[in-house]
Amino acid sequence: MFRKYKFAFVVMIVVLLLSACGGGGGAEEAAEAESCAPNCEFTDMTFCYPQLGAESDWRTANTASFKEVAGELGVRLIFSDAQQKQENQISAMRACIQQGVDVIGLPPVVEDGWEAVLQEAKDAGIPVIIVDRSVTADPSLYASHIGSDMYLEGQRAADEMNKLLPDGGKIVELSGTPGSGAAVGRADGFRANLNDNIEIIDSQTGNFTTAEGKPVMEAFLAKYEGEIDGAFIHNDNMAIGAVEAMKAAGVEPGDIKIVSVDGTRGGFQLMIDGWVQADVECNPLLGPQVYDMALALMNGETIDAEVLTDETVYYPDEAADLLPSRKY
Ligand code: GZL
Repeated sequence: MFRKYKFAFVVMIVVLLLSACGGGGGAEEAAEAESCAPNCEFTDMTFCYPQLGAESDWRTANTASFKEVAGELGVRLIFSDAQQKQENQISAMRACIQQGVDVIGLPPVVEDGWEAVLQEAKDAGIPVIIVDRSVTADPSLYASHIGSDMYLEGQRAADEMNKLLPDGGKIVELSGTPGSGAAVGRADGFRANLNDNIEIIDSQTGNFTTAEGKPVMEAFLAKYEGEIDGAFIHNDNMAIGAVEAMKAAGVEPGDIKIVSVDGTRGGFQLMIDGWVQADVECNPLLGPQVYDMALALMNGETIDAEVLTDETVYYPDEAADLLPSRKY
């Protein structure tokens, strides 16, 4: 009898000793991070990034930015891929909260449905930085948002389409993920600036992917045979798919004026080949700025509630010269 209790007592001592050595995060990790303020360094940081997916070249570049910069700075990065499912992002955030990370960066797949998990992070004393797309949750639930002004991107795209079709015309739209801040902002901004003599005759989502953009354009070409003068496409990967469909249908470069978004290498190649007439920049390389913001939060500093990335529009006549230097 005594031997059984003796074993249990030994096990308990071992468990207590292991946990005292900070075996794997949790409250000790959080306490340790707070104790470094106001002199925390990147090597003190455990950063959670529940990435939304791997749907596009833009997303691949965004992931690379966070992984590469974390390695350079010595940040402990907890990365996951939600495969474009909000429930997976929320689960990953809850795991990070349980683990007691220092800061969470959230690239939200859609705008709505974040209130509960943001409140949980706030209650746990873990600040959240909204990265890239925006959320509709109350700003008091997160520390900051950094990303593109998607509405402005849409306005810029319309300004280009207005120049491409000065006498008006009929256009189609290949939109991004339904309910995402990127798709909503681009669509709204585009419609705000589009000239009245240009009619959007149809709009379908291609979910920001090449594979889904191709059949959408195939259907448009079949339904509106010869009627389409232009296309507003919410990202370069869908434009690549749309061009595959156009080639198969015998459409020539320039027959349909295309304005795309992102400014990836793939988009630049479409401009060089004459398929795309303007590419609105959307910068994915947000890692350095976000890690700086996260460190400031760890050190108790205040950061801007909204940080908008500075972007431009690219054109075919400069695409060949710029392509070699493009980072994504
Ligand atoms: C925009 C970003 C969008 C890109 C797409 O900031 O969220 O998602 O435009 C990506 O390429 O899939």
